[in-house]
Amino acid sequence: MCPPADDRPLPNGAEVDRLVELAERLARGAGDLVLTGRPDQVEVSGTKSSLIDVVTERDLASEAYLRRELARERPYDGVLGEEEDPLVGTSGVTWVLDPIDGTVNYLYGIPAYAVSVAAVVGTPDPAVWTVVAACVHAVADGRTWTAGLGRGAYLAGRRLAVNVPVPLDRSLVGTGFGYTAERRTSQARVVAQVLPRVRDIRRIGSAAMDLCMLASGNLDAYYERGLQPWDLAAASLVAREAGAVVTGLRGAPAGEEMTVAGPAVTAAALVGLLEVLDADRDDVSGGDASA
Ligand code: LIP
Repeated sequence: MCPPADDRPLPNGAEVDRLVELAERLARGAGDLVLTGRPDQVEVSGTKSSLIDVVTERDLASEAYLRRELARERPYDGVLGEEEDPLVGTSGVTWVLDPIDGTVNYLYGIPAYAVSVAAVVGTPDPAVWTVVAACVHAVADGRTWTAGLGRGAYLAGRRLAVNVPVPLDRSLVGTGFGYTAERRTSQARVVAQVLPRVRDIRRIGSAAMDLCMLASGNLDAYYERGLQPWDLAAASLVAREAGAVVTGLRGAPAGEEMTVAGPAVTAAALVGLLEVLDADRDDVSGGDASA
């Protein structure tokens, strides 16, 4: 836990609890808006990094709701969201928002998409931030994960703990894939080498839900290259507070280059494999893990 970049003290336990309560209230409110406002035929409002990286009207409405509520309740905080420009605050707290994580699932009506709300202290960069409060609300089925720094991770009032580690070849591993053909080609190379070395792969389609399901014991480990700060922020705290290590490769912190998560011994084994495969690089053929 690195000190906030501007050396302001981290919030105390009671302040963390208040931030968690607000994160949950906001995530549930945005989730209601996403669910009740879902038309029979979801329309694509726009695209981003590629034609398959879509934004729907509900993504935009969800983030607008979250920002309105934060402006009212936390007017001096910053905001970093997936769909609108960053807002720099003066309080030292920044809210990191994914209005719908798993947008393609939402577009297709696959019930695995979530609203992710996190409060971070310090520069809102996964390499240096301290996530202090988090909520990931799975909109379709209502599962709602919460976590506060040092306060544990919870689902439906139950304190969460990651699974007891098992060898990698008996681990159920979550992952995901990017939106560009170049990135997907590289990720296909990596997953082809990982798949024979683990129990199985699950591609849920929401990084936030992947990490929360790791915290709940539904996965043994997770890795993905290309996560944005809003994919990662809230769920990384849920996973850590459930006992997971959340890291990058080669000693780097978790972030866009690579995110690996799991119980320490499992995460270490997966990191070792992914480093041999050069899984954090798109421009290589990768090493031979069978050697
Ligand atoms: C999604 C991530 C997921 C990844 C998808 C997509 P989005 O975020 O949560 O892990 O595999 O490609 O990036 O775009 O639905 O907010």
